[in-house]
Amino acid sequence: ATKKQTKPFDLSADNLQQRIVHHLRSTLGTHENKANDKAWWNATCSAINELVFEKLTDTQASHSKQDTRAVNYLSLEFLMGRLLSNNLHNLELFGEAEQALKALGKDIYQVCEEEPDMALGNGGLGRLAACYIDSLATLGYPAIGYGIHYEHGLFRQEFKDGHQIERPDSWREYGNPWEICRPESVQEVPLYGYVESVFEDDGSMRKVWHAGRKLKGVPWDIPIVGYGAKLVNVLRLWESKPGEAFDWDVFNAGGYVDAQSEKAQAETVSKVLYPNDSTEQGKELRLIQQYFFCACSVKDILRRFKRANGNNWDVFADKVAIQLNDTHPAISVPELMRILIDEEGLTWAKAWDVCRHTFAYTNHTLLPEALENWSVSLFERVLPRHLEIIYEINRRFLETEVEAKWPGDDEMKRKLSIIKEDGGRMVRMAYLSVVSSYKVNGVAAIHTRLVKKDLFPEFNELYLEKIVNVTNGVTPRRWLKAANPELSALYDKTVGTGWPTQLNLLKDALPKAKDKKFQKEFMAIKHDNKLRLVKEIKALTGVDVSADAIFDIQIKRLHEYKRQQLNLLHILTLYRRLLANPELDMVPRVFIFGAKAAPGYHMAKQIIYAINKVADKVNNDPRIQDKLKVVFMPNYRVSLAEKLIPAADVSEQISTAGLEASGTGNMKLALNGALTIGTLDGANIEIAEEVGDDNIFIFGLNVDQVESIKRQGYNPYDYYYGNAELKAVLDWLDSDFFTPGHPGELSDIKRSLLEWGDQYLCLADYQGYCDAHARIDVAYRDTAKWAEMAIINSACMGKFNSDRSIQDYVDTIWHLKACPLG
Ligand code: 26W
Repeated sequence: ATKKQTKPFDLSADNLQQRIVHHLRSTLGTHENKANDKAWWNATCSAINELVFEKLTDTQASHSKQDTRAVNYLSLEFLMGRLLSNNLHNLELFGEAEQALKALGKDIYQVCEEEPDMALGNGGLGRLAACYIDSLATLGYPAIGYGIHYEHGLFRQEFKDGHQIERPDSWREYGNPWEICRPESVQEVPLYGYVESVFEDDGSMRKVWHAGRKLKGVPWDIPIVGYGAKLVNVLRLWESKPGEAFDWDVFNAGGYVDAQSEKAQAETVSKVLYPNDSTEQGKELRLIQQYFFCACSVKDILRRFKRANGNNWDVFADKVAIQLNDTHPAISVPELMRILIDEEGLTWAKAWDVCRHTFAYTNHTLLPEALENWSVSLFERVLPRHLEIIYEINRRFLETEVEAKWPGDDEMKRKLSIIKEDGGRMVRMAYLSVVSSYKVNGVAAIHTRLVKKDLFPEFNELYLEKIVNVTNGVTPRRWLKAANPELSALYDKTVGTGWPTQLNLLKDALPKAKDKKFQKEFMAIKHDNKLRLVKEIKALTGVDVSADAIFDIQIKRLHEYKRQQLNLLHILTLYRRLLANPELDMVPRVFIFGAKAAPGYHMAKQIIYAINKVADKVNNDPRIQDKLKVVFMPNYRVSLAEKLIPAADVSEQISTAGLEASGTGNMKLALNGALTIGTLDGANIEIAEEVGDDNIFIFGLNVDQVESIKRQGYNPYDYYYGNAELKAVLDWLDSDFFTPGHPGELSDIKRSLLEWGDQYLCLADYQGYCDAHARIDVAYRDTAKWAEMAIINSACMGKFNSDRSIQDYVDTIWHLKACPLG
């Protein structure tokens, strides 16, 4: 066979420049001397896409030719951020594009700033999915990401008088150059209706679901460029539209407006991302969203399978792996069962065997309020056939597997039932996922231990090898190479240019950790990054800060378990000390926050308000001589993280031990040379193992201590009355010092920490936390020592490359073969 001749593609800066101008004129209909920055951005994307789309086509052709096993990563969230700079880096064309734009009088960084973030996710889980599809493409594995084409991603956050307000995000208001619509692959999605039992002549019975409504799923493909451009995978996002049965009669009969409202209803399904990252509310629209997305994705997977393998279901599980990113896509299981049985005519046993060898499930949280339970009555109304199937899965599970393991134990059956019976009947999606999957994984060593011990202890006994660990990771392409070009250049020159894929190579810089010249270079880069952030802070908040202060950063969703309020208590402590003694000897500190609160999460919003109010006061208090500054950056998102992380000296990872499944910001910050102040929770534990106990500031209760203190009956008042400084700062919240004329506005925070029981043990960890900060203050003064520690942190992050995580998934769960172009 003749090797396919790929069209020669000129990658020079000159040629890129011509392509950009060409797209500016003929794609965008403008001209160099009147184009605005948005047009320049668009033209640059279009120029790049000529190459990207070609590689995409090649990849798809190559995969369908080789028909090898592929993974389908199902996730309701993909927090992609911006794509231009990432794609340029992964194509190894950033330098050329920079030069091309420069020749056209444009600064590439400014052009990249024009891109709206693709914020189709809430936080950790969605960003992890984005890092993982980057790594899958980089490692050359056949993979498709499936998600929802939300019209509005996570809300834009503004502050009004210190309060969070939510504004709609419109990432594709004026079109998006990266996405390709694929009308040829539209899917139909039934909803509601009833199930009929049809008896055949041969006495057999089959079920027919008569849907009450039909939606259409329209796929949009986003190309995912692997580093080194070995291949281009796709992220396929489904948009909802009215089904073909759209009522044209009503329309023609003059019911134009009614017909429009049916259309609008159908389109609400993919209209907006649910902004909760920890509390499930059981909303009907959310269930429909989940099913819509699962139905489209499963049908798409089946279509591709049948194209290559016909009805040879015996090989299905050899060709298809489906990863459930938390339980949000778990309805895929009964959906696949339904299609195999009702439409393809497989027996239950065969269909179940296929499912059980196809699905794997990742758990991302232990928080009880985040575990999805759907009310049986809602399920029955929206997905009547799926409920029947879930009942049957459950019946067989209890009567065969549970009965075999715990004969006659009805209490155990009640406990493990996929249907929770007491307090309103509910479908437990986590149990459904564990029972239906061949592997279940936690996302950090400690988290997996707790998943086994606390969340699914019986399942762990029943299925001995099913629960495994895959520690999370982050892509070094985005989080070091693209976000921190100066540090990247230093590593290039110190350890060679292989580190973006072989992150362990950073260790080769360790011998230089004590080298004065290297330390100076490393810290000069940090200082440059801080200077850039100083400008950004000024522009976004109006606050002046000095790059000579310690930049102490906590960036993550706002949640009580993540304990931004503990950070605040410490800030108040410092402020009080400074007011008592303005000459206090401390290294100036800037505390920087970035966090969105779920719109319905009252206490989280209170904490944002409190931080903003304290910031107002502290930043405008001349008595403390700029030793303390507090900055709350509005609208935290991926593109803002890319500016904050390279400028951080200190990384706050202070969750109550046992509650942060892993964390991934902790990895990104350490990789960029920040020192962690943190609890022994999630991946912090593994970070400490990598960098050594002397290079991290660990404090507070560990998981076992949290457990025992809770068992003994935790009393926050013991700490309140036992610690004068703590008492003083808590009482301060009751005054009107921070909210002049409005005493009590911050009292809820104090109440939650005392009267309401301090569920997350802030008071228990307060003193340890303050002491750890005091150690930071001492350590920072020894600039050589600090530089050494920062270098060690950065150079020891090799383990947290998401390529390693993906390789772990491949080895222990997916068993894929790399399949580079050819
Ligand atoms: C249904 C509401 C809802 C939405 C999202 C509940 C729970 C979630 C996610 C599971 C929350 C989440 O993002 N978890 C985070 O996942 C990261 C990636 O594994 C971890 O690093 C974080 O520790 C974990 O909080």
